[in-house]
Amino acid sequence: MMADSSEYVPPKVWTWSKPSGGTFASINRPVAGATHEKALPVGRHPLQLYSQGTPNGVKVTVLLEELLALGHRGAEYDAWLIRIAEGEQFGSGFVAVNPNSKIPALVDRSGPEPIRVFESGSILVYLAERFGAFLPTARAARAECLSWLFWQMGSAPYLGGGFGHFYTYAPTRIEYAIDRFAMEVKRQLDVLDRRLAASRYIAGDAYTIADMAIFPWYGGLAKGWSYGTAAEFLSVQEYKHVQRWADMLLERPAVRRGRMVNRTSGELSSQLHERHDAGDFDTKTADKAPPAK
Ligand SMILES: N[C@@H](CCC(=O)N[C@@H](CS)C(=O)NCC(=O)O)C(=O)O
Repeated sequence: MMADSSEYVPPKVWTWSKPSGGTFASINRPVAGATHEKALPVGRHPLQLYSQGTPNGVKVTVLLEELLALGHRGAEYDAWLIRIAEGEQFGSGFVAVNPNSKIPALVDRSGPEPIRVFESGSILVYLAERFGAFLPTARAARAECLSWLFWQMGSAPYLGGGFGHFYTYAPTRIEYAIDRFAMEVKRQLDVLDRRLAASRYIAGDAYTIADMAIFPWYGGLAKGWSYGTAAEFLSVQEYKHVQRWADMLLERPAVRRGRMVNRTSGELSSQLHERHDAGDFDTKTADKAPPAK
């Protein structure tokens, strides 16, 4: 086949000579570290969460709301909004908590020294262990739960950074890239569908952090929340067991509350930009309170 004359020929050494284009062009850069000095706010609760209501952020707020619903008062938390489109993840305070500059990030201030925790999967395990909930302790059940949790951490970048990026955010639509990642995401949905045909929850009979990790990504995709017309494009209604499971989780009040925290899109009444108290869900949603600064 003849090479297309417009085909990109990579130079010997890549340099950052122009913006990458696409939705995230303003925050993408090839170096790590802080871009500006900015201390993080600290509230009155032991747990300080710095996040935004994206799928990775929602995992953690769902777990915190579930822990509170179980009666774990020590799981009270302040959730501060980090607006990633505005580059707030590159402030010096945030980078000190997460050197990878991505939400979510957690600081546990309940002990003599603050403990920082970054990477959503690590935060889920940390909180589940700290409160002894939603992570089974029996060896086989724990292994199953962690296997699915790590499956999510390894798989979702193909959904978000692969399919979602090339289907929705890239400056041009590249058939090869969309095909490649649509195929992979459908395969992943089928993995989940087969598992959920045989199992009530992802890791077995019990609701665990594996469900909380997978739901915002794959439940959200199945419910049509992600990437514009992606639900129709990927025929998500065909994954009946994923649909059954997502509907079941959506019935949970803690899941509904967790989805509202640090959320900056959708109905104003569904956006609780900052959460400092359980009562904030009733009084501080964006339709009632001015947006957080
Ligand atoms: N593996 C990380 C991924 C976190 C992540 O990608 N966060 C996104 C939002 S969902 C982010 O902060 N992006 C900002 C950026 O890339 O600068 C985790 O699970 O915590």
